[in-house]
Amino acid sequence: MINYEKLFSKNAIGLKRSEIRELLKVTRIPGIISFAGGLPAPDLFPIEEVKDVTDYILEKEGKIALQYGPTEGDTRLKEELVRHMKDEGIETTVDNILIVSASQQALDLVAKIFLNRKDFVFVEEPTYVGGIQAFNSYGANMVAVKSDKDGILPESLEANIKTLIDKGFSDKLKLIYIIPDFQNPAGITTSEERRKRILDIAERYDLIVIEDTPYRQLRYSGNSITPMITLDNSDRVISLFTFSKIFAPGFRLGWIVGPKELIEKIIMAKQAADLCTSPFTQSITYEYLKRGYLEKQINIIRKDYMEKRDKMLSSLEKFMPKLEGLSWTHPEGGLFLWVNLPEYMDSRELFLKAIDKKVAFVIGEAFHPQAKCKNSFRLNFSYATKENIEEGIKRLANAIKEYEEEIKNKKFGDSVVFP
Ligand code: PMP
Ligand code: G9A
Repeated sequence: MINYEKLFSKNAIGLKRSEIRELLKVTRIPGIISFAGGLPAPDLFPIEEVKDVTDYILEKEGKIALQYGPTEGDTRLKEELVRHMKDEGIETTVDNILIVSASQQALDLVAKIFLNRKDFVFVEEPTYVGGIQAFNSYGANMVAVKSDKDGILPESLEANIKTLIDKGFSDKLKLIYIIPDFQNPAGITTSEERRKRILDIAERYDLIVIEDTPYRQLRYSGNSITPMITLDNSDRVISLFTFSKIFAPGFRLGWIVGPKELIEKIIMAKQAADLCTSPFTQSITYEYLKRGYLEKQINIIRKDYMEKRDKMLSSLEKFMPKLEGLSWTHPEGGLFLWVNLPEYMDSRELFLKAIDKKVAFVIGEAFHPQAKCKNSFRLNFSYATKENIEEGIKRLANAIKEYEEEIKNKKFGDSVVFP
């Protein structure tokens, strides 16, 4: 028998399976209502338009679309994106954009070009599980920085940086990873003031900021906030975008906007990874954008997800027990909200009870590099139907009530500490 472990690289030994990807299996149990994976509503996929555009592309340029393509990406698609970015308040050029196989690849490539083993990445608390996975796969040290409803606390970020510098790690401090708009998992948005202060810290301590913003175009209320890449004036922000949530994740298509020199380095890393992103899906997406379908699609999604967000918030209000310490966020956009449980509860235990009642969510630990956030969990509101959102929250509220009862009985039964 070969001992593979002995042969694995240090990076491979550190690899862990994603909690979310594992949970997606649970959500296939018949009858389950899933608030787990961050999946778009499948009923809204623009299947007819994609059929139409695909036929057209195959007819018109099949011999190019099915061939290998440049690593940089399809220039026509990038020109469309330059226009699209302008609407988001980002002035950029084709040379500042790299097409990638969706933002998970972007995270991997960015990690690859910046991180040596044990380098430090500052992340929000909580943060995106796939970001943790990407940084972890290069052996990074992640520091979860305290965050509130306006994003990470700049004073806490700076205090962490200073501590590490005092300990002699100044040349190992590399990245600040922020999901500024309707964050995954907590649904919060980083305020403009915080964005500026984070950029100021990045500049003073010479760090790169990764602005990962897959949900930016999905705002349902409140006012748009200037992207960090626009606020930056020292060429240190790389912004990650994706078609996954505004079009279709099955296309595995996204783009990076950043300083030319960094884009050039990421291109080299991408050549080793996959040569190029599928020219076929790029051609289809280019034509889809050119025909103005994307704007239409975003409007359809926005309306549906806004209604679903409202349904989830009103159902939480209606069905959740009134417990001290039980609260949830009120996102202005995106796909998720975050529930805090009383401190004596553990969302992993609640998860098992919820699954019994046929409702699923993702436990808070998945979103913390050191698996903290035990008394919290994430709810997705884009995937389930509106009827199922109400029913699912009812089931979840019942699971919490039963869990609370059980803890109370334990307290009085065998003197378990209870606040
Ligand atoms: N970043 C964040 C913050 C995400 O929420 C996601 C998807 N859930 C991704 C990156 C990866 O998405 P994709 O690879 O489909 O673009
Ligand atoms: O891993 C996936 O399938 C994408 C979902 C991401 C998330 O749930 O945050």
